[in-house]
Amino acid sequence: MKIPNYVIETAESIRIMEVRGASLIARTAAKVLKEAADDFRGKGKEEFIEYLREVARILLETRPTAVSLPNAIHYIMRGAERGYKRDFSLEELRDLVRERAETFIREAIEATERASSLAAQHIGKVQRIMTHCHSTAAVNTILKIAENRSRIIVYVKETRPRYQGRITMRQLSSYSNIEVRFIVDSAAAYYMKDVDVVIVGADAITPDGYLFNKVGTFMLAITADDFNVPFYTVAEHYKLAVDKKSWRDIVVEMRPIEEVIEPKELPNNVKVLNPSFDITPPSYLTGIITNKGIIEKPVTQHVAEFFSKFSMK
Ligand code: RUB
Repeated sequence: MKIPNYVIETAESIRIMEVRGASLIARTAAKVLKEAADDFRGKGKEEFIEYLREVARILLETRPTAVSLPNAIHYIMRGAERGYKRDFSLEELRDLVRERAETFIREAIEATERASSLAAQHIGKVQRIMTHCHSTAAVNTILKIAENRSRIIVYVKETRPRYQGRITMRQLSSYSNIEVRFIVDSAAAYYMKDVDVVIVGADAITPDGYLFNKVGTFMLAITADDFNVPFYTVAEHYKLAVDKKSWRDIVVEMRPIEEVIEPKELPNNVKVLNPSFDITPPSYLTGIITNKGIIEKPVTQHVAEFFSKFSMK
């Protein structure tokens, strides 16, 4: 069974974060699974399903925290496994994978767009926003809030150690009505008094209402709470960890120490801790805004009912 090189290469791009951000990772994985299905040159459906499982496994092993990645892969693979059990031909299975991957990509884009529209509508005409990292959903929401407004101000945190805040800063700076204030992470509390709302994305939202997002989100939520500033996460429904019970079932990815410091600069007895994400408890969330609706404060009271409406088919 020959796995195409681009599968390995894309998995590596995700691992080293050339491809990053939960929604893009999920769509990229779906696209690669589809291309791999198209390029399968082996014999028969038994070999095909084994090959797909292997491609899925390689993609799933890249980054462990964001659930949109497994939600994408499992959505496609559930269809393929069902078709295989029902004795579909190789060509029918290939079509099924193609169709499911295309559906996932289309729906994920539409879902992010819808979540952002809903968020902009719900948050309303705020003037000063703070955000963290680079999230498609958060940036889209900010752009929608800025639509038809002469001026809004956005505080963008640089987001050490990988500086994804620079992507957000550059993206927002191309809009003449958005004034970007680019700050180091530790300045967030100092500027919180000047902010009307905090908007971030999500890598995973668990059925007990916990938010997994870029490390620093939790500290930002605590700060916002202290200043009575509303704190929202915006996410498409593929970020819902529907097959988990609680936050305890999700692994926080630990990244290489080289992202933080040159190992040769380190004394022998120092250990570097570099979690990629952190976990914000529901009590700090003013709302979880998704394309399927809003989980309002108190999130702990509303989240279970919201999740009960979902199953990823
Ligand atoms: C990115 C990050 C983003 C979410 C949401 O982390 O935490 O806030 O993934 O992004 P990393 P989006 O840079 O480590 O991938 O809304 O684009 O899915």
